[in-house]
Amino acid sequence: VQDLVQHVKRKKKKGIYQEYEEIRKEPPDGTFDYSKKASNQIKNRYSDVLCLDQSRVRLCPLNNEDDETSDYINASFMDGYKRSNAYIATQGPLPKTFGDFWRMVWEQMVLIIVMTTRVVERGRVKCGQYWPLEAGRTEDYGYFLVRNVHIEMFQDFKLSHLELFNTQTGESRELSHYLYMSWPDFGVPKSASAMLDFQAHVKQRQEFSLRTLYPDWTGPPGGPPVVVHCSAGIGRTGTFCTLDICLSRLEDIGTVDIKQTVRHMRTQRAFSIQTWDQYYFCYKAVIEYAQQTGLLQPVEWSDTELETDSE
Ligand code: PTR
Ligand code: PTR
Repeated sequence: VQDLVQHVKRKKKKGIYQEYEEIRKEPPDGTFDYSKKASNQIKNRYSDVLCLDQSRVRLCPLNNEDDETSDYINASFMDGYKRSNAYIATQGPLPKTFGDFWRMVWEQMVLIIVMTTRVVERGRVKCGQYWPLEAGRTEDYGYFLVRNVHIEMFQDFKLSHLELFNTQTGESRELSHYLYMSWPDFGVPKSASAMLDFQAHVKQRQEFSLRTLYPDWTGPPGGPPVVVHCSAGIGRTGTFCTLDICLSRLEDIGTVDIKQTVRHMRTQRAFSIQTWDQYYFCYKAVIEYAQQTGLLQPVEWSDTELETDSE
């Protein structure tokens, strides 16, 4: 981490900005053929945010529909720290994809959904209301009934305990839905600590849910993927996952590599991390975390000190 601090101090904001620009200039590594199919285009929230064929999540085709189209959802598997498919990064569901979203959650045995956008921001719809908002309510979405069992309120986020009922098989499952409310519409959280607390909560919840709900789990260590989404599923989602990966590595071996983490992530979910301040935020948050946990001595850390041009 000390190296990371040196790296930031040496490069200053401008250098980090350039580092991000380099990453951003690299063309996506792969094709987007499925996202571009005429029948699938209507399932993309943004026509310019498509998912790479190689890492896309395939839905099990429905028998009453054409396979080519019924397996598509704008969602990508992403690796975590020492774990493949730790996350599914996806767009905020559209009313016409609510059923697909819940099918994916069911098929992938998802325990945790993390939502880092609000449904409406600055008067614009960023995501559909794809889960029942109030405790006690049940809504149906395609083949699934979703019931909001109860809601826990925290300062920056809201945790809804949901029950997902599969009308085809008659089985039901529990899962957790996290809504992070204080990520500003544009840019990044002001302080990293609220985000770090949130991250820790989600991580513990995944471990707890795996232990209690799937005690005989024999799948990949760490359990099923955590679904993470914002509006497009690249900016805030990429930031959240980058931090999560970097913190796990920091705890494990004491080092971090934000640049490589983002570059690798972009091979699975193209365009991950949308703005340079989201990228810079990852640096700041990792350093804040290292200080909080005593891995790093408190350092002189003023934003103004970093304003001056490097070189
Ligand atoms: N590409 C967008 C633009 O041209 O404005 C950039 C953008 C970034 C748009 C973020 C909206 C954003 O908001 P949010 O992250 O809240 O969805
Ligand atoms: N076409 C959209 C735009 O340029 O505004 C795409 C977009 C929207 C990209 C939101 C990123 C966005 O942010 P996030 O991934 O954080 O929801």
